[in-house]
Amino acid sequence: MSGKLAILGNPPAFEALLHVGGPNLGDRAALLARINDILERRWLTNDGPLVQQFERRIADYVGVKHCIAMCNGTVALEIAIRALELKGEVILPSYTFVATAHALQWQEIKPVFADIDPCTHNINPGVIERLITPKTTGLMGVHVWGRPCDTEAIEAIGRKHGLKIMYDSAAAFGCSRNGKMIGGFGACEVFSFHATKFLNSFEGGAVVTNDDVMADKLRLMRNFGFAGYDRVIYLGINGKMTEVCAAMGLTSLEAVEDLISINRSNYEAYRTELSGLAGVSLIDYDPNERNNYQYIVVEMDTETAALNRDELVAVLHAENVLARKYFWPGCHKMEPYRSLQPKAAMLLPHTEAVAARVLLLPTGQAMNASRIKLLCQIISNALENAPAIRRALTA
Ligand code: T4K
Repeated sequence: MSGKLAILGNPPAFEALLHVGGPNLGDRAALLARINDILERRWLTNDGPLVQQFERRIADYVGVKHCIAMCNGTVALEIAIRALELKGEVILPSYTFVATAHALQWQEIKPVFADIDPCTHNINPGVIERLITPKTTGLMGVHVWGRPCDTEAIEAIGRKHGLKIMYDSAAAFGCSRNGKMIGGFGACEVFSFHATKFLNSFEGGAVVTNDDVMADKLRLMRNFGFAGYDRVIYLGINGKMTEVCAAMGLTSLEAVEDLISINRSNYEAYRTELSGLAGVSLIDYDPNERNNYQYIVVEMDTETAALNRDELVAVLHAENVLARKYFWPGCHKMEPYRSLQPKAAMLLPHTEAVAARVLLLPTGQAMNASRIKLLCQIISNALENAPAIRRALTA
């Protein structure tokens, strides 16, 4: 099949584009029935009945007292940061989606970037303490790829230095650490239910917490600070989830176990097909924990792989497989951080190395064993034909 690679001038193997993050859909009839009910009720937003149901079901699924649904994960992060009264500086990884850092900077809080552990891709607790200054008020862990960060170590540092702890758990819905569901760690955790997440509400997010006082505060802040008609008792913003988003969220939640099992069998098919390819490895998920298997994360070993990550991404794009380079180049290399913190890279060698070798492949309902086999054959052929591909890429 070597001559058949699209990068070498042949038609693409896949006719339609394959996305990383193509949305998963639950039962269409159930969704449409819910939307019809919304229209009948004429209650479209502002803490409607479906939002309340969605919140209860998310809280029960995760095993926390409170879920406060929001219009998206980024606003949920921003409101959680305010509710926690974070100020000054907050320590977080640079290896994350840029929304994590923006949610701080948007509120004029300096994101201080900590390096990651190159094996887990999560913040390395061992480097956190040397980044603490008198201005530090909090630590924000991120469960990258849904693999939980070292919550015990992070929380021990928080206790020692009197810092508040929250987590960006955008990708970790349905995952556990030491048997406890993600959602119950720190002062609060934030989920994203964006269209590209395995559980989606079109757009959406939530803050989950076991703290009653914080939950009340979050509810007020999400709705302009209103505590009743004409009674504003707090500074707030509009962070509300709409009924139609809750309808989608509830429908997705009903399909959650099916979605996890599709992701898991896709993951296993990729593992089989990629095994034996020199320099190509798939990240592991701990089989003793609950995982959502939302991401197919491949690392290209710069020493042993015949192609580098960017070359392989170019090969796949030519085949209509829109592989992604998340979270390249790292938040610290994006504006405004690049200009505000030009020396940050010096402390982030593992972030830079991991960001240069990772690529993500499509999964979810759009994939199945035969598509995965074909996609992995493309990778295998590409590696075998590396010199021709390099010539094509530089021509
Ligand atoms: N923290 C973390 C760690 C996050 O990963 C995220 C979001 C957040 C915070 C913020 O949460 P939200 O405010 O978004 O709720 C995408 C998503 O937009 C973003 O939600 C997600 N992380 C991030 C990892 O991925 P982009 O810039 O890559 O999106 P885009 O438009 O390139 O779409 C990704 C792929 O999905 C494309 O190939 C197209 C495809 N797609 C997308 C949409 C929206 C579809 O096939 N259908 C669709 O409806 O950020």
